[in-house]
Amino acid sequence: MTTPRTLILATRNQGKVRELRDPLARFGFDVQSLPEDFPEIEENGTTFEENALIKARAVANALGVAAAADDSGLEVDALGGAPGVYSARYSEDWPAVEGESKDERNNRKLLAELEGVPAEKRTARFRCCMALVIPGGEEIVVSGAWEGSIGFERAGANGFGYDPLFIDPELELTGAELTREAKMVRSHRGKALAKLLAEVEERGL
Ligand code: ITT
Repeated sequence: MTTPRTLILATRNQGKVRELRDPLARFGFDVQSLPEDFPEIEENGTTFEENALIKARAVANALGVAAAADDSGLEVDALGGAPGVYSARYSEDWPAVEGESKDERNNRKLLAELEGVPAEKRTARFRCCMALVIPGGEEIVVSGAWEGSIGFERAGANGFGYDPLFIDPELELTGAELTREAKMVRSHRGKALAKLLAEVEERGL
């Protein structure tokens, strides 16, 4: 690729931006953030795929620039697959503790819901669906998963969201104990991104 092509990251989640920006830039994209004043996008899909497409289409069509979106979440087997597509909003129904971030409240609820569940029944996976939409043109949708389990206490300070509770079974470390680069090698997002870039290359976009 010789000329960098502009690509807007259709997300307000800075954790996702930190993980995606550098690899996309290294691939040759001129990566731009979602403009501050872009209106809230209603994520009314019932699957990661639908929501990723809703976000990427909304931004690409409104701004006339290629857009990539990531819809992701955590599926916990002992909770019947919850919080799933509702991962970002999981603890909205819980009273907020002063000074606590949304991610911290989500993790507090997750630990409470899993109280008494033994280690072998705490299996879980992160899923990520990524969509790239070129205005009036092609659409690519790919996905990736990261199998693991939910710990009994938080560990690590890197990453975002549920990372401090999500244990990689081979490394025996949480997502928050991995460097950004090491997480991308293992993660749902890293796998989805690799597929997306392979598809971009294959289609010559
Ligand atoms: P955008 O829609 O603006 O992209 P969002 O945070 O609302 O931001 P999602 O609807 O895709 O994004 O929700 C994903 C949630 O799942 C996110 O808020 C995290 O709590 C969790 N999540 C996704 N990927 C994660 C990861 O790599 N590590 C930890 N938690 C993750």
